[in-house]
Amino acid sequence: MKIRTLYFLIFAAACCSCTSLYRDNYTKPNLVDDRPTRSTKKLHRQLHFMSDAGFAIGHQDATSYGIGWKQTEKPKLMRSDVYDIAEDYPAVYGFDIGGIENGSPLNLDSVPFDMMRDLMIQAHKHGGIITISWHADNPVTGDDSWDQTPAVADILNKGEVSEKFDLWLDRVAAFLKTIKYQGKRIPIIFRPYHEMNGSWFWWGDPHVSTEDYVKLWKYTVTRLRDKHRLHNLLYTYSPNKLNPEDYYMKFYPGDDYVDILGIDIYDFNDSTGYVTSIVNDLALVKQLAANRNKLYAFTETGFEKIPDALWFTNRLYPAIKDSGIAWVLFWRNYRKSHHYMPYKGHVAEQDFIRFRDLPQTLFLKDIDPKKQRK
Ligand code: BMA
Repeated sequence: MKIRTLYFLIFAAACCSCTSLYRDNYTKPNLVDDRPTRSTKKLHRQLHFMSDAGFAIGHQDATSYGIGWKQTEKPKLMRSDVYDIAEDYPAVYGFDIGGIENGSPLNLDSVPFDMMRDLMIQAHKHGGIITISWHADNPVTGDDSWDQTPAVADILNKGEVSEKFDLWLDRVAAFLKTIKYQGKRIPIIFRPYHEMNGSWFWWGDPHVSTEDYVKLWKYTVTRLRDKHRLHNLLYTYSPNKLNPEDYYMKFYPGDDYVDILGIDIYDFNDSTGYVTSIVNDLALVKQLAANRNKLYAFTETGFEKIPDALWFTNRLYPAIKDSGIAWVLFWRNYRKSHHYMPYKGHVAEQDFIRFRDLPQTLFLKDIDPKKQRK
């Protein structure tokens, strides 16, 4: 029996609760929400057992568009560049709700929110896991997330901006409330205000003080969880790659406000440095997560255009193998000059098939105990 099969028997057993033997491996977490929905608890447990077996493969906007195609209406079948190559779908589906705060019908990358909701429901129905980031506009200037005009202090202290931001959070909540399957809210991994140790977003260093970042995070959680009674969210804290002067916990909102520790690291055509960062940063995140009984994940990555034909199996896999991450999310396939997954005919196509067949990569079928291939 393959070790993978063994793990999934353990996973299935734990899910069925038919034996207590393996459940010992799962210590009940203290979630941010002390009244999580049943499916949210289940998702947390699933992520835990997945991270024992390997890591789920995720893709941002996987089913919204790809190279040379764009989803326009509620589709019957999911389409995905990953599927076109691997004959299996990603296990994790990243979406971004930037734009929802303005009441816009489209997100910042032109995905209609109505369609996004359908795609989330469809992915969930097929066993996929949903994660949401939020590239929110700057509430002071109305410009995009990359407008670095300081805004957090104003959100917290300045009447007019505070009121506006409350409305924005209410719009986020209103949208999240509609993401339901069979009458129940779908569990969602929510990852706001990411890469805050970088300087490119208005919520990032040095445009925000540590104290204000933490206040903004707590305020957001409190509004979504307590005012809007959203009990289907797992909150993920996600700094960017740690430069020597960075401290992972600098902006950490606290164990009571974070469910999953994440990190975003990209390969900017420096695969050696990239691998070193992954190995070092993930080891640190692993330690910090273990001390707190928290899960951890590689919340964004990729090598734009993937010019290295063996990148997946040669660079990435050895670096994340046995790391204990629950998932790895590759960024979006927008166009030929900006994509992070291969597509049919791409130079990394064959390598991606080999990547799929490696023991620890979990695609959609692999996380379904009924269909599991490996
Ligand atoms: C960035 C780029 C942008 C995009 C943003 C939010 O990394 O892909 O083009 O608007 O993410 O998805």
